[in-house]
Amino acid sequence: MSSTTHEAHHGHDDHHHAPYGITRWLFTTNHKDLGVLYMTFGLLMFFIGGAMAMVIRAELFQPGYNLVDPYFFNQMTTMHALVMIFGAVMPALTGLANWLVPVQIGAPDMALPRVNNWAFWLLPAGFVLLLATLFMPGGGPAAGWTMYPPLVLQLGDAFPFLIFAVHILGISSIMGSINIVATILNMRAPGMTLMKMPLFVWTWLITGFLMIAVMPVLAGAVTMLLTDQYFGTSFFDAAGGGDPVMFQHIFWFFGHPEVYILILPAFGIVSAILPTFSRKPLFGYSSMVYATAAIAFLSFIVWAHHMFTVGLPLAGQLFFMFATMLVAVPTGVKIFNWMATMWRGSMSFETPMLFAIAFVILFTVGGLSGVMLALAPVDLQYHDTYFVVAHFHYVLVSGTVFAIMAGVYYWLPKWTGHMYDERLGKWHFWVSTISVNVLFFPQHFLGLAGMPRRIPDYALQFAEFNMISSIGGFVFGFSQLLFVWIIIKCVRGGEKASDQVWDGAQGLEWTLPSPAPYHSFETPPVVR
Ligand code: HEM
Ligand SMILES: [Cu+2]
Repeated sequence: MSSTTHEAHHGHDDHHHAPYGITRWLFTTNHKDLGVLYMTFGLLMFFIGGAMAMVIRAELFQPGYNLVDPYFFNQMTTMHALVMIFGAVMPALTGLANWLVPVQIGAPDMALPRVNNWAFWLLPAGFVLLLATLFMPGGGPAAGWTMYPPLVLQLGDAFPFLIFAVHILGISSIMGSINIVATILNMRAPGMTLMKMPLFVWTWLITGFLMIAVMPVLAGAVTMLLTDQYFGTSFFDAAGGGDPVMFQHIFWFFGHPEVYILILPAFGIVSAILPTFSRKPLFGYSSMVYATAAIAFLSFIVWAHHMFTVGLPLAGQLFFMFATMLVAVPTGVKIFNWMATMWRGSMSFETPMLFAIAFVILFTVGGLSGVMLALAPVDLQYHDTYFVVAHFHYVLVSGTVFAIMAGVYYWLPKWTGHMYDERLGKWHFWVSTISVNVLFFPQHFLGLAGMPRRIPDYALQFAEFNMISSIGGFVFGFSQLLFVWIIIKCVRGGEKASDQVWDGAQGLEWTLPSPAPYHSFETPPVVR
């Protein structure tokens, strides 16, 4: 990455006082304030979605119906997923983008600040609606986050609210991503060519396009559900000439790219952290950019690997199997580049680095079980078992969530002006990493042995591994309270952070004071 010269902003941080009080947060158009709002909201939802996961793991602690009634159990699995995906991970990543993209490209703010405010405030509205469905006659959505008909059509009063909530969350994501794309394409400082942008900016540019492409597809799919239910259409109803499998095609044309929306920005975060703590530039920068683009392209042509069991024609199964396995190539490029970045670097192991290294290792575990699932003939056995649950949680929890945590530790001193408590950070890391493996690794075995997912009770032979998994889950859940405490402590005070914070850190954000001023780069820095 190129180095920079700038004089403009040092010492002017006191010129513009941030507005204060509740109106600051309600009406703000400031990218840093909105970044903070998004991330705080994501953290809150992480705990709400996490509490639902704990209900599930408590029920599964022992075989038998123990704690909640089966219908409520199904509501928990469904809502847990919706809350984690749309409430925790996407907003946390968007919050990081809000805070970092303008600063990393030397812009004063996002391109569309008022859109930014709206995009954020739609989220709480959408989630109030979504969570309210739990209290409606007939209960909340319980047909899985994939909302397959005809099962989802059996939902009670909550059904139109579920769909309205999905629309609101979708509109929010589309607005947010249009803003990020517009910012990156229009607001770069002089000299900041595309191929000089930090990788986090690149991954978000590509993610932005993915979101703009697929969120409307989801909106279309759920709108068709709505008209099937209330307006006499039969898109997905065989009795009227429709086809429920078509819903799955449309859903997964959204759903597969969606999982890349959750992982690509995580790649960007890790690509920022590994070079810093290895004190070496990122290995293979341009191949990282092309690999990201290749993964994004491939994500559009692999959707039916979720549907090997619906009775696809053989040629279809083969196409989707090979296309899916092709994704391993650019992903492999990335993993090797990360390893080459660390190779013979002078590494040090502060908390962000530990989370980033754990990301590389555990994401690879998730990737490898993904290749196994891509094999059409064996997927017939694994489909809808706990093997799948293990696979995607390795990717989403010890992958994306770990990357987000790495990013929070990495940039926290820049946000607050204080160093976080490194000793507590290490505790958080080790307890999380050990417990996340205790939680999800045994689920591979459960799946291979045939335990189905989305069930509140199971056969006796699955008892031990479920108990181990639940214990891991409770430890993981409670250890996240430590994370919150570390953040609060760091906001309140602590050792003063320098401007560069980490001695290997490169990039425009580290040229700003810590904490960064309310307005940064009013005069664009010059990038060489
Ligand atoms: C942080 C700790 C987490 C725990 C302990 C946890 C636990 C669980 C459990 C027990 C299930 C139910 C599996 C089943 O019965 O089929 C589940 C499902 C799921 N989880 Fe998580 N989860 C966690 C985090 C996440 C995150 C961060 C995401 C996404 C970003 C996520 C996405 C999902 C999805 C998509 C499902 C499938 C729901 C369905 O079958 O419709 N989880 N999780
Ligand atoms: Cu997929």
